[in-house]
Amino acid sequence: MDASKRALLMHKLADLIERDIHYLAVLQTMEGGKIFPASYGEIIFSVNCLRYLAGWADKIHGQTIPADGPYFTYTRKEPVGVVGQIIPWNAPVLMAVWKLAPAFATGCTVVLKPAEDTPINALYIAALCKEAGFPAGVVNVVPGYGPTAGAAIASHPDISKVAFTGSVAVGKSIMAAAAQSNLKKVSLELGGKSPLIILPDADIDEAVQIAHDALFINQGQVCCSGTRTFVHESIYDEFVKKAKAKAEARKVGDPLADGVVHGPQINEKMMNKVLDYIKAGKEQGARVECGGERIGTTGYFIQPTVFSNVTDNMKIAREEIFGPVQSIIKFKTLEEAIERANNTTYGLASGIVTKDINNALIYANALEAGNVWINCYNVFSPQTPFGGYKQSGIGRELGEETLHEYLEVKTVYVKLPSKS
Ligand code: TXE
Repeated sequence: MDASKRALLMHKLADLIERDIHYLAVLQTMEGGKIFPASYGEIIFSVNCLRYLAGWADKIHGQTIPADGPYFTYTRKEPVGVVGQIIPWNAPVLMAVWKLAPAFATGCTVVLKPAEDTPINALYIAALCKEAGFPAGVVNVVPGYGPTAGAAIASHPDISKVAFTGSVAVGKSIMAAAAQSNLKKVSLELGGKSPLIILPDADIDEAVQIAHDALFINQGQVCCSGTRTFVHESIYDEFVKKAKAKAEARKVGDPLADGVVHGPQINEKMMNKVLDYIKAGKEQGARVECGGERIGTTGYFIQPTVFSNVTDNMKIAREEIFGPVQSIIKFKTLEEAIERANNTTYGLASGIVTKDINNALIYANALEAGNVWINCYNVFSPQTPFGGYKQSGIGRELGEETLHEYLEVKTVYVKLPSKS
């Protein structure tokens, strides 16, 4: 198919998602517990991502290269072929679109496995692909469990690339399966333990709000959540007091209900995992400022929780909790904060709140992370790449960068009678 025709199909799919946005948003909220406005906003963003990547479809060029010798030499960018995509449950529509759109733009075909907790959104998007007129066989959504359907994708000899978002442990197993089967290309977007540094010159109310949103959005079930809030010692006590008040004020409940900002955790297993981390925090000497318990016995709701007196070696400061648990850590100097912020196996995201541009940029340069937010957090746009350093992943999604993950480069030499 002509690349321009693929772009038209992508725009058509974007139009259909937009047409059904209300339905999809309700579906996503009912399936995964994300509050309705967040579901809605995420689907608008998904549409924007599709349109952005549709724009790339007919702008993927090779080069002519002045190679040594009597040759006319050029490169072609070719689709890698069949792509396997394994996605998580924390943003079912967005994750599907982040993976599908670059595959479509580059001319790949897809076998996509949604997470077992949230297969319905991906199936609905598959139906919209059909309605948009995608040729049969281009989009294949195969719901199933990780160790069976997911592992089959990772080890399949006819799949040329696998793109995965999920846990580090599974990411490693996918990479191993890819290596042992056919050395398929691998891109991984894994977890994080992202630091957010609050310098003493920050507007404290603004900083508390940024740190609160950085952590509690989607009940803490976001890979780039600001899970280590480093606060300068001179403003620490005031910050903790305000952070506690903010967490206590969160309205928890039915994610479809008006005014609710905080829904349930995805499932019982994840809820128990988060509660175990809270228990570990208490046992290791962190102070519970608020929350710390399950809410009721129906659904998987956890109280928004704030820990103070958290130290770097505690489990809650080292491991990804993936829940509504803010850990507030004290620091003295920016240099020390940078060193401690980088002292993690992860490197997905990071942030700083300060009025000092020099300190902000020193921090931005020094952080071993794929994303740095200055005086903001969790900002995304279709045009900018997203992904991790260290064990937070391999490769990038969105932006022009995502295309490279789905392309092979072929170099062609044509012998000429003479150099010129
Ligand atoms: O992830 P899994 P889970 C992190 C977060 C969370 C933890 C566990 O810390 O607490 O992971 O969550 C598929 N071969 N993140 O258990 O198992 C699975 O079916 C192939 C971070 O939900 O990694 C699903 O589709 N695939 C994160 C996807 O992998 C396998 C988002 C993710 O599931 C598989 C989610 C296997 N052997 C969790 N086993 C992020 N980076 O945003 C499972 N899967």
